Amino acid sequence: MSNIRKIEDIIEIVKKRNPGEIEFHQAVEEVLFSLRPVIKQHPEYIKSGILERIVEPERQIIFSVPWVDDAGNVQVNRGFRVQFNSAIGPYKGGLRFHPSVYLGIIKFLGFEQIFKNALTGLPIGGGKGGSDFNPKGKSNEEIMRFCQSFMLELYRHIGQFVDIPAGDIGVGSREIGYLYGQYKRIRNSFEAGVLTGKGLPISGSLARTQATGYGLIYFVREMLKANNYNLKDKTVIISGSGNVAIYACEKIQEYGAKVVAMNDSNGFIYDKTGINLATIKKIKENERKRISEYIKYHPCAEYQEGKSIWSIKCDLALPCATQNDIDIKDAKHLIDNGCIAIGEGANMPTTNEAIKIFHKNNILVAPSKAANAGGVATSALEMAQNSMRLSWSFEEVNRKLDDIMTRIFKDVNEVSKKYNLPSNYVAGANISGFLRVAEAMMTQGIV
Ligand code: NDP
Ligand code: 2IT
Repeated sequence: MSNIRKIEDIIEIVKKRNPGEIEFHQAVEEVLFSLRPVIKQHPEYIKSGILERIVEPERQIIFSVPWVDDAGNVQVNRGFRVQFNSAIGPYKGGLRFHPSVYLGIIKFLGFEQIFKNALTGLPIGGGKGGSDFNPKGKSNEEIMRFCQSFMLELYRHIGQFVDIPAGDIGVGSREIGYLYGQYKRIRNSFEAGVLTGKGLPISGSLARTQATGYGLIYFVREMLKANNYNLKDKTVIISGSGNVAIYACEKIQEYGAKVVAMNDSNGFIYDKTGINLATIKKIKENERKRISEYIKYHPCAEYQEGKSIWSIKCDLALPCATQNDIDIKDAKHLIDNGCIAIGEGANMPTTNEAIKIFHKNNILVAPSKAANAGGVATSALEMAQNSMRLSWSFEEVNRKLDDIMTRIFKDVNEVSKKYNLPSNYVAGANISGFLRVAEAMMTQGIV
C-alpha cells in the first residue's frame, strides 16, 4: 500500500469515527496531507501507527454544568475537556466558552494544540476544553457561579503534572481567577501551576495577557524580514477585538504599521486615520461593550454590519477572532487588493481552500500553530515561574517570548526549505511540530 493511500485511509477513518465534527476533519486533513513527504522518509512511523494514534484523543471528558442564573432559573450547559496527546508533556491548552462549542470544535483545537505546543520547544502536550456557555450579557455573579460549577467536575481531571487549562475565547483572567479559587478550595492546596493566564495577585505571569498578540507580530516580523519586507507603514486589518486582536494591534502599531479596521461578531469599524487602541481597550476590556461604540468617540470612523471586513484594502491581514473567518471569497478580495501576507492569530482562521489560493498567488501565510504559539509558550513560562516560586519582570518574559517566536519562525522556515516547500510555512509548521511529537512517541513504545 502506498503512503499516500495510507494517509487518505486514515482521514476516512477519522471522518467515520467522528461523524459531523467538520472542524476536526478539516484540521486533520490539513495536517495529514502536509505530512506526506515526512512519512515517505520514516516508514517506522507507519509501522508504529503514529498517525492512527495521533488523531485519536487519549481521553475525552464530557460533563454537565448546572448553575442558577440571577433570576433564580436553573441552567444546564455542557462542559468538555479533550486530553489529546501527552507525548512531550502534560496536556496543555485553553478553555473556550462560546455558544458554538461542541465536541468537534474542542477536538480540532486540541489536535492543533499538540503541534503548536511541540513547536514552542517547551515540555507541554496538547489538550483543550470549554463549554457551550454564552458569557455575553451575563453578570459577574453568573460568570462566577458557572465557573465554580464547571470546576466542580473538571478538578478531578487536571493538575500541574496532568493537565493545565488556560484561557481562550470567552475565558480571560477573570474566569481563570474564579476557576482557580474553586480548584484551591476543593483540593485545599495552592497549586499555582494547575492553571495559567492567572491574574498577577495569584501567581500569574507578567506579559501573559499580551503574549499571543505580541508573539504573532514577532513571528510576522520575522516572516516579512525573510521575504525582504518590513512592518513599517503597512496598512493592516485585524479581525476580532478580544485579547489576541488588542495586543496584536498594540505591538504592530509600535512597529509603525497602521491598523485601519477591527471587528466583533456584530460588525466592523473602519478608521482610515488609524484605530485608536485606547478607545478599543476602554470599550472591550473595561466596559465589555460592542465595537459599534467606537464611532461615538471617533465620529469620522465608519461602522458597518453584514459586510466582510476582508473587503477593505490592506497590506497585512491578521485574523484574530475565530475559525474559518477567511474563506475563498475573502481570499480573492485580499489578493485583488494587493495584500502581501496573512498572520493567523486565531486558530484555523483560514479555510484549507483559501490557504491554497494564497499560496498559489505567492501570499505569505503565517500559520496559527506557529504564529499564535506565543500565548501557550508564555503559559509554559508561567508554569516555570510557579514551580520556582519566582516571578520574572515584564521585560524578561517579553524577551523570552520574542526569542521563542523568532526561533519558531527559523525552524518552520528551515523545515519548509528542507522538504522542498520554500515559503510554505503551513507545511513547515505541521512537519516541524509533528516530528517532535512523533520522536517522543517512538521513544515511549505503544502506549
Ligand atoms: P476573546 O474572547 O478575547 O475575543 C474573541 C474575539 O473574536 C471577540 O472580538 C469576538 O467577538 C470575536 N469572535 C469570536 N467568535 C466569533 C464569531 N463566531 N464570529 C465573529 N467574531 C467572533 O478571545 P481571544 O482573543 O483570546 O481569542 C481569539 C482567537 O485567538 C481564538 O481563535 C483563540 O482560539 C485564539 N487564541 C487565543 C489565545 C489566547 O492566549 N487567548 C492563544 C492562541 C490562540 P464577540 O465579542 O462579538 O463574540
Ligand atoms: O490556543 C491557544 O494556544 C490558547 N488558547 C492558549 C493555551 C494556553 O494554555 O495558554
